[in-house]
Amino acid sequence: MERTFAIIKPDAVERKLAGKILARIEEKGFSIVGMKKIQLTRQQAEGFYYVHNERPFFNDLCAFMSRSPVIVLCLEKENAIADWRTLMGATNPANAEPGTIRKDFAVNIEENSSHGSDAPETAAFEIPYFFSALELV
Ligand code: 3AN
Repeated sequence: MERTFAIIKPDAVERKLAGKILARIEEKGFSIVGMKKIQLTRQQAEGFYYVHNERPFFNDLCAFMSRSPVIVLCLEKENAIADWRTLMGATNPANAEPGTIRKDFAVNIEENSSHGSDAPETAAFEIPYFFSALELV
């Protein structure tokens, strides 16, 4: 079993797409082992995305991620990290496969509805950034 970290981003929560995205997650066999709705501060968004702090889109990305609430998730299944990224689709929805979350719901490359850890080391940073061990059941 593997765990990954996921976010239903502000653009999706604002458009009331959380239920549809959660249904896809459960239909694909993920167990939701942690879930909460929070609103990130600007500083919390910057800490989460620190690996991107040299990128030209960093400021806009952190403003977007802190503008309204998100749903943060810890998901579990075999091959969870790769399978969640497959279900999300490519970062740019224009390049995402049909039937993926980003193809069906994303607004553009920045407001792309969902986040997922890209490697085990990333998941190991991202899950405890948002959840204590007691919150994962
Ligand atoms: P992914 O979320 O697919 O792993 P990353 O880690 O390259 O993609 O980028 C993190 C987030 O930064 C993306 N989910 C997206 O919101 C935003 N982003 C990535 N590339 C761009 C870009 N070229 N312009 C604007 N925002 C971007």
